[in-house]
Amino acid sequence: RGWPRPHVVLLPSAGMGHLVPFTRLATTLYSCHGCDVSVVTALPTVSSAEARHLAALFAVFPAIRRLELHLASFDVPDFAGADPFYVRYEALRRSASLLAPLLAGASASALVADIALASVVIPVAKELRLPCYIFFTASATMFAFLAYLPTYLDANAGGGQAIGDVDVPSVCRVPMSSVPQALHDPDDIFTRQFIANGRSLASADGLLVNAFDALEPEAVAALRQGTVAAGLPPVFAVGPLSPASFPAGEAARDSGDYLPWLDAQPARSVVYVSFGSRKALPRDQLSELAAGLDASGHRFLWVVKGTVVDRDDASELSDLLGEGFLQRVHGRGLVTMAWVRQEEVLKHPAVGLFISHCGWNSVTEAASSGVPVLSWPRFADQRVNAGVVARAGFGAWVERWSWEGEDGVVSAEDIAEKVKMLMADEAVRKTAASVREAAARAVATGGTSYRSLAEFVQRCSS
Ligand code: BUP
Repeated sequence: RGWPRPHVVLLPSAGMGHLVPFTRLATTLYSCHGCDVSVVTALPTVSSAEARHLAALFAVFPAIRRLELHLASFDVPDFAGADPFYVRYEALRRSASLLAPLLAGASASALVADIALASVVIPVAKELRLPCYIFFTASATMFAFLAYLPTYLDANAGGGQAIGDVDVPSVCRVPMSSVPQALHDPDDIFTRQFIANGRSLASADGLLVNAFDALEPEAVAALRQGTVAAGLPPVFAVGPLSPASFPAGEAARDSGDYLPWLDAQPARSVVYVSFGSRKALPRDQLSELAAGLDASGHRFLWVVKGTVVDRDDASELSDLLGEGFLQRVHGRGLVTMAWVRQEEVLKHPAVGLFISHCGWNSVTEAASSGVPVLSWPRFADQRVNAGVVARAGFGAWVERWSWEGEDGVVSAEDIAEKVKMLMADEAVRKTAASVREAAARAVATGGTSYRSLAEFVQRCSS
């Protein structure tokens, strides 16, 4: 081509929710936009799923380079009991100085760092005169909230008052109940990181977000136009990043049993149930959900998680759900504790509904597959994402479930009734199909997200 390929170094943080979009960005930049790509991998990973996912990436794409970052050990007594993934963000943030030699030797054109590391990584890149882009792996709506929060706090909560309803200018109201719980505590480790990162955005060279104009038009426009924060650099909405051509968390533990089972089910007859890779449901809620799925009369594929970090998984399905339940639903319901290839499941014609915690990757995968979502968000940005699904009309959110699921328990009757209603809802199904079309158009050559990513690459080349 007559000019050198840009070399983009990607720096993810921790957890599958962050790693999956980073690896999708890596493979898209490499395969579709002519970039050389390196990925910084912080070792050891928090979960086995991350370790397997990275191994699969480098096995399938040997040209994508791995830059290993061995974390400085640091004392975490002040974070005892905190979410292990947030603790890892903190470890990475405290190890930012280790990045300098790694990056200095990489001959990179640009660094793309995870939002969780923004405020500590931007100064390191500046010192090296390396353009630094920040990648927000969740929704544009949540990104707009993050960008606006420092202004909101300066105006409203300077005296240490709690965060209330937040009207994100030109985007939407994020009610107090949808603000990530941790942010209500100014001393929480996540809060400190979140606000520092929000304040640092203007000093980045650009911002990438795994979102697309058609799904969140107001939020993408408000970010681009700087309505939510003054002085933001260029914003590139590049989503939904396409699934990499290797399974997320390629798995010794993934027997693939569920695929032939799905093949044998009628079109759109199966409810797929997953609450993501990070948090288990309380035991009593698991039993109600089991009874609710059973009572709905529909077929289902249910991924059950027993622990926060998969390395700790020791329980058996029969311990969690009871042998009687597994026998009763045999043939009609498939329950697994293994990692499943969710992208493939959602694209399978047998799947008609997704009961989801609304992690943003799950939402984008449902959108790309045209599968309606029964939102059951629980923590972090999930309620904001459930709001995106509800506003776009490709699913429903029974808001009180989020509270009942936390302190009390959502009843089997409630769950069964909502599942039956959504499985029969033609309008939601049609909207989901049109969201799928819009997602496909955004990432196809010439689409809004394709052009955004091409423009980012263009900047890296000059
Ligand atoms: Br569980 C599970 N298979 O069995 P989210 C998850 N995934 O492919 P999270 C599988 O992990 P955060 C499984 O497709 C998605 O790409 C799934 O990301 C995949 O939720 C990813 O949906 C999970 O964003 O992360 O893991 O709770 O809270 O950080 O968003």
